Amino acid sequence: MCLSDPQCCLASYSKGASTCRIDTSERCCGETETLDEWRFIQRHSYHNCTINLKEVAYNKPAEQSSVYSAGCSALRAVDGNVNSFMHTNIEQSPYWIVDLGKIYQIKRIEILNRIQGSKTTGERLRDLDIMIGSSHNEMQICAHYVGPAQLSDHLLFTCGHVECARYVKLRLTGTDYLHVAEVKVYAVNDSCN
Ligand SMILES: [Ca+2]
Repeated sequence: MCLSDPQCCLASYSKGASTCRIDTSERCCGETETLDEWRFIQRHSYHNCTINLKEVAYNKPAEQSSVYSAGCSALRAVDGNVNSFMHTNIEQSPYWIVDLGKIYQIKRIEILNRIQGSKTTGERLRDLDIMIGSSHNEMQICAHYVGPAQLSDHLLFTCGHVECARYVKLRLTGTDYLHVAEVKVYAVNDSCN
């Protein structure tokens, strides 16, 4: 059943729904969540799993369309501190972009919204394009977030089949401030061709 899939390190089975769910994601090598009514099954080859994600955006060079004030530079979104944030001016399609330094096989992009402020502050994160690409001029949309987000929201995005990239860009499609506390980019390795 579940574990006949060679890509599967973990599977879960819901007795109530008689449904088998195969986990082929990087979670195979990470911690697993125990979900109500789902029973996890672990296969013997678990330790042979070779997927090993690493976060590759930390302290990498970043730019943004404008800077609201000196303490809100683009680097604030990759400084590992959830209390600091990047912050643009209010403008049409404000953006933030990070240079990972080389092409990575990107498996997951995580965005942590600001954790303090008003409800309105949190909800400015909406209608957001998450883009990746090999250069500033070759960015493709990886995911679109409609939102609006709430303060402290932790958003996760995957890019499907398009995943080899050096740059990750966030861009609001509307007119507003863009500000986020952290952006984390999880990659498999640098073996993209
Ligand atoms: Ca930060």
